Amino acid sequence: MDTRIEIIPGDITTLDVDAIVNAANNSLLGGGGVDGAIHWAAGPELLAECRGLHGCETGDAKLTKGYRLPARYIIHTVGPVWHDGVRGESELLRSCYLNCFHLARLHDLKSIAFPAISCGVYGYPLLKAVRIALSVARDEAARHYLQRIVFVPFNAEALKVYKEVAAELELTV
Ligand code: AR6
Repeated sequence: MDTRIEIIPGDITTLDVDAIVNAANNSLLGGGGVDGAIHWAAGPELLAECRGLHGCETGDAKLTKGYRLPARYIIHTVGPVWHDGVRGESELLRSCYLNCFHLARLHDLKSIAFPAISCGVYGYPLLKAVRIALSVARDEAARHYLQRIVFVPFNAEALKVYKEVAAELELTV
């Protein structure tokens, strides 16, 4: 199967894909940013399911249903808080992406959409984070089990960074 990597700016909660990824926290019980938007759009049943998951380690990922979202599933992952870049942040962020893809493969999903994990409240520098995101996506695309890998920049500045990194990695998006 040919895997397309796409960049679709806007609100991830509106996307009709098999799974959207949530940039959650260790409690998995909701928060601000994209996490708040996803819980609001999915409805209260999401929180009920999340309570049964008993949290999530940083760098790991867990799957729930999508409830009122167009997406069938939500993959909740917990990105690292950026400190100075020498506390394992890049390995943890890479692990978030890898674990999300692992769940996608396990559940036979064909399309997945990612926000810029850790790049809001958690302070990860966008350029560094997008380099990790797109390079992991390029490797997964080469495994041919997905149809679509979608990245969702939330503003014009982020869109520019995704496009720059895609060009740097010679990806067709
Ligand atoms: N669609 C797509 N991207 C979005 C949306 C949206 N609807 N809303 C925000 N973003 P953040 P983090 C972008 O702070 O840094 C929460 O409180 C946003 O512009 O949501 O991983 C959790 O509960 C940014 O680029 O997540 C945690 O406590 C990106 O999503 C903590 O924040 C991620 O920003 C996690 O922090």
